[in-house]
Amino acid sequence: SREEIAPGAVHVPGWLGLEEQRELVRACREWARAGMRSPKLPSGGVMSVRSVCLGWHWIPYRYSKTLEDGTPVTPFPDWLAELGRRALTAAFQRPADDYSPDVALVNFYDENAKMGMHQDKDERSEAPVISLSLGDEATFRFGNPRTRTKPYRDLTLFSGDLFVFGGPARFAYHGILRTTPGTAPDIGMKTGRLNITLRTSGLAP
Ligand code: MD5
Ligand code: FE
Repeated sequence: SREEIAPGAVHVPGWLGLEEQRELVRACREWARAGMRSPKLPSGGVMSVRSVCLGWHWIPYRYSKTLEDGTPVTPFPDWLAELGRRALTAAFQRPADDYSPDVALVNFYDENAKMGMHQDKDERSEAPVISLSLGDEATFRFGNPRTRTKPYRDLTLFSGDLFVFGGPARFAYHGILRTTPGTAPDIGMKTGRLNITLRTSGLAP
């Protein structure tokens, strides 16, 4: 099933099968070997999620090719771009051969992590953002492109769900209010939630 939450915002519950979820958890574990870090905000705050990036390293409010210590960022694999094209096709029900994401942000939420309402504006591209959820359920707040506040809609994102943000939804405010411990299916993670977003940086390699 697919539900258009707003123009350009499509939720596909249970898009990933359990075996695909297990493979993605295994991949995230590999990527995490490079180190998961909590992004630091210029204000001095520290985000409560822990993240690892592929393709480009994201620091609030910019992308770079190296980590803070100069280490090159993990490459973005071709199979993940192909998964992105399949996701876009499922959500928008049209071919997506021209979709070529070059950034993945992997966010890990422990039971206390959340993400405040924000827009994703650090990419120099209007290409859709793809979100894949793994592990514990999350309460996701999908807002509007104008204000951090109402109108918004709260939805539960389950393990295996696909969400695509394109067109007029691409720059909508959104956030994660909470996750619910102990709600993950058996996909090889003990606790917490992983969210993988695929993005197009719009930056020259
Ligand atoms: C998450 N991640 O579950 C969320 C879901 C992030 C982030 O927000 O920036 O890492 S991805 C939700 C998203 C992405 C792009 C646009 C919109 C939502 N949107 O227009 O609502 O870790
Ligand atoms: Fe975001």
